[in-house]
Amino acid sequence: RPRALSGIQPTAGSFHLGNYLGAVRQYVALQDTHDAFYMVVDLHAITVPQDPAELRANTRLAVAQLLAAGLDPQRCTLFVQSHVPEHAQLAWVMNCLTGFGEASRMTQFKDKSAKQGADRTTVGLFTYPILQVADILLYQADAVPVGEDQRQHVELTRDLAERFNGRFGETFRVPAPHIVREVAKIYDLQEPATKMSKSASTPKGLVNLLDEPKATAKKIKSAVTDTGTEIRFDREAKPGVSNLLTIYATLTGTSVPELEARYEGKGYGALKTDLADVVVEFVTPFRARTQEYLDDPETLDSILAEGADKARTVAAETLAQAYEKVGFLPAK
Ligand code: AQP
Repeated sequence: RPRALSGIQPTAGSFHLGNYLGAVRQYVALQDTHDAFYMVVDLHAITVPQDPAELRANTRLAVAQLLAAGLDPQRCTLFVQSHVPEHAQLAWVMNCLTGFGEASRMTQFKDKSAKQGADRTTVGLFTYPILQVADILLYQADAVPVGEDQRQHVELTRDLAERFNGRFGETFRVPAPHIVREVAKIYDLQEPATKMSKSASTPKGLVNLLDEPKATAKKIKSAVTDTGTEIRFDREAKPGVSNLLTIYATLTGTSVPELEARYEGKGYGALKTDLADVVVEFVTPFRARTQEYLDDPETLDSILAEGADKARTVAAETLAQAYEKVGFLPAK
């Protein structure tokens, strides 16, 4: 079976609809076709300041949400990044193979650091794509399920894998991004030209999966739509309506043309009211399942302990090979 690897940050509060549709849904699907490794990336989380107690709680919350979304520890390896020290150990080697200019071209870093200002931007945020390279290469991943915003980081991973292999001999599998075009970028409900994101979105434009369903329904009903009345998918001319159609189609398994036909002659109001129901139907059991996992920390911890064991077995083997190739003297 091919390997898949991905990670998600332990965000305060909850995952948003963009995380779920762009990434987590694909994690769930790939369990059936791939030897899949998924982790909560707490090392990445500390690239911006974190309260220690909150970070711990958010890490559990992220694991509970992944389970609630359908990850099954019998069919995938689910773990917390900091439980596998090999990530940081390989990242150093990868740091030393990356050009400063090359790292400076990462658009996510440019965007985030511009927002934070130079004094508040950490070196960790600058090198986080390189940690991500190590995350992926340690597992010899073939496929990396992510949203469009992460494509450049997977490209960097490919470049560094090839560079390492070229310099030291065949060591790493060169991975490919697994990006589902239709849902690769879910947009802010209020600013449909902007990616839905925990840091950039307007509060009304961001759908957090664990929010009160009533509040979520209200956000959907007050989503910005476009001038005109026709319900038609057109990313350029109708970004708001197109975003709603994408969300609707993906959550219900209906095709966009079917939805266009169903809503022909009806107004935006009808689409938004129905979509609000669809989203509420999705988030209500999702919240309940997440809470069930949170209420059972022993089960959660044993899933993570088993996951870390399985992950370390693979990661340690790859790290040993890489260290040997680089020329580090083996410890006796
Ligand atoms: N709007 C989105 N549409 C599709 N996919 C998305 N992802 C994030 N936003 C969208 C994908 O979700 C996965 C996990 O993301 P992360 O934990 O790395 O968080 P992030 O990318 O930092 O998420 P945000 O909300 O976009 O955070 P900020 O505001 O900090 O940038 C990834 O695969 C990502 O592509």
